[in-house]
Amino acid sequence: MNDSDCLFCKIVAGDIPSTKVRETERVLAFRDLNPKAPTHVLVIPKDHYANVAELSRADPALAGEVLAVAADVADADGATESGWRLLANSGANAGQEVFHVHFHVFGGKPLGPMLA
Ligand code: DGP
Repeated sequence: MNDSDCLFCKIVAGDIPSTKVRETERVLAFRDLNPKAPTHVLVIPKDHYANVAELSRADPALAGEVLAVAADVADADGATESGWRLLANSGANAGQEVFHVHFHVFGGKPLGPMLA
């Protein structure tokens, strides 16, 4: 499942370069182009789903795999001890800019209050 107009599908396909930090058969994790923290990684299913609701309803096992990879990424970046944040914007009003579901993994500095 792939959307030819989707930026993250192009990253999955290797048509747009990215700095990959972890990859499984169905999940990819790569560093955000404009990092907001020392650790700022995006974790995505390789198949195209627009948002968390679409992914989790269509394939709950894959949603779980994405979360497990996010935890592995935090671990590998040394963020588990210091604390890390997982964030998924859903919809333009929430700040979603790329409509291929992605989870931001933030860590490596004090993250402050959630909605500040
Ligand atoms: P969101 O606002 O939640 O949809 O986050 C989209 C993120 O995607 C944003 O933090 C910047 C990142 N991003 C946009 N284009 C690219 C790109 O071409 N490569 C990478 N690595 N990240 C990108």
